Amino acid sequence: MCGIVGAVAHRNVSNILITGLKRLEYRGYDSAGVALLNKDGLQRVRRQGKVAALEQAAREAGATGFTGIAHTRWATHGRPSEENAHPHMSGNGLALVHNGIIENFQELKEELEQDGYRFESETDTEVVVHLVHQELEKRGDLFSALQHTVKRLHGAYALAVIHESEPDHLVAVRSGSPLVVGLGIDENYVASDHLALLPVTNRFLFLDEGDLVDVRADQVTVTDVNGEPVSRKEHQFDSTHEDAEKGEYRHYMQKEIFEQPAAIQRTLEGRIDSPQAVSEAFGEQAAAIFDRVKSVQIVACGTSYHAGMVARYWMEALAGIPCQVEVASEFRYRQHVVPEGTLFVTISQSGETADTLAALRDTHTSEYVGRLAVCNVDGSSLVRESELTFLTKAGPEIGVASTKAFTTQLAGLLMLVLALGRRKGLTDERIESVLDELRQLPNLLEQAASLDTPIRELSRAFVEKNHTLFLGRGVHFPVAMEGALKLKEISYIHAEAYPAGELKHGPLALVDKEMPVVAVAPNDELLEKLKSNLQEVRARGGELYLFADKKAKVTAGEGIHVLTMPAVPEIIAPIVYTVPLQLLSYHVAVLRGTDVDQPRNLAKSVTVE
Ligand code: HGA
Repeated sequence: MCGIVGAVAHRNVSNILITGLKRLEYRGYDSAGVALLNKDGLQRVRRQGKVAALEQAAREAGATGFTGIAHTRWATHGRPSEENAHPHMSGNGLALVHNGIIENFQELKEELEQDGYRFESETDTEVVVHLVHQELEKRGDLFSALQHTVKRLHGAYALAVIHESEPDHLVAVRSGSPLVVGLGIDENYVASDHLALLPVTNRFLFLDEGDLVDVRADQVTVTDVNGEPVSRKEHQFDSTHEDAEKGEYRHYMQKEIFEQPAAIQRTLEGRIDSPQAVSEAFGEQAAAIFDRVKSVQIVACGTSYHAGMVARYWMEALAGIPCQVEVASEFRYRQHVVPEGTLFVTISQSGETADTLAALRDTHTSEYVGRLAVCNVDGSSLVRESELTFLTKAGPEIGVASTKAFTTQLAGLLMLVLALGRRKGLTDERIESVLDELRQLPNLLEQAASLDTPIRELSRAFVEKNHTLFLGRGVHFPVAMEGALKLKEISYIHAEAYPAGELKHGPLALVDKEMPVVAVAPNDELLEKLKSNLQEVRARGGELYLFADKKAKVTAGEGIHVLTMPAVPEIIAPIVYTVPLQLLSYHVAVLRGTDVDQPRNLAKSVTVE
């Protein structure tokens, strides 16, 4: 979602800000803006549309300054337009950017209007800048003005503010929306995602909820809500910013699909040397907490939820541990019973997914034996607020549709199953055989990705279709769900996934020659049953697209198209079979000419509820 970048330096920061915004573009946005402080005061430039348009406008306006804030907006209150784009201003000298939602903006707006403030936008954000202005008049300094303003806000926000009378610093705050501080040499920065700042620094402070920060070129001061100074641990990232470049690929999503063998390799490296060593990847307290686990509750959203669904099949089949999985937006609002000895597991690429984070925060009133975050971003809120962490090492994922984050999550979750299973009688011999399968994963993912050309051919059949069914059985049902989600996200084709056995209980009514049916048919114990379900589809004239290995003995024929997969060991098959489904969606989307990396209406890292 939307992005914030801010900088204070002894040089012109406009390039740092615009480059930072470009690096956040992948999250999806509708307008962009920048405000800079220079000797003539405050200069603001905003544009509806792309950052490139803002960049050109800022260049033409000669916008420069040693202190500045910038924003990409994904509208929540008020349509996408230049007037609604951030930064918002109060008077001529105060500018503010905001990520999140101010829930009580209506009442604040009425009060401010009575006090004589005139509103120029339809946003909830504009109330905040006028409140800061009001407080500034009372208190005389920007930091305490912001500190007192936030006391009046309900909702979620990350805010950054500058004022012409205090041109050597910016002040910022986070509550419910992410914000990091970047530490440079004689200059410092803020951003809603550290990725924005990787060209200028790899040192970061992750702010806690409620933290305020005063950022100057040579000093950064963090305080809690009450203005008491607090210290936040510095994180250093070794990934270089090249990681976030597209390189030779046409789209980030394509690059990220092909990066999966390397991402899995990194995620597993040094962590699966022996059955005893597996639990070490989950943190120092893992062994003690895992000893007490009798059941598992997984909570996640979107693709991460599908990873959790796959994990449930593994958890019950391999480890014999009861496992529940639920989408976070449902879980957090429903009364639920926590069985004794339950481990609470969250899964999120960014570690900032609002619903998942809220569900985690609610657990503090319950008797969980521990909280584990499976996450791709070290230092993120989910990681900091959980006792245990499994860090996937997928590297920055830029495409909105998640790919390598999903497969690395699956690898981590399978390790969790082994670590817990070992305590429930899963033998070291059996664990060693699964570890062997995991060691083959990079190679098998490579083989799956090498099917790119035949899958591209196959994708032509989907381009003119409006609907698609995805079928799977057992652990491959969530893989089918993930395949359907990918297709709808980036190609905008309506896609549904069903456990194949459910077909005759309803969806079969939809099947005709206009409805392609994709089935994940690895050679497992449910194959014969799946084959009968597929006959049901053929009998109604449905075109079948099967992903199966040679041993499955499904033959292509009229209306049956088979994509032959490499032979894959049974446990890790869901990870490998994900790849051709990602490629299928990718190629269908390219042929349909959609915006693959930033599909309409969607945003990466869903930090609002
Ligand atoms: N609610 C504000 C900010 C939304 C957001 O986080 N955008 O980037 C608005 O609608 O402008």
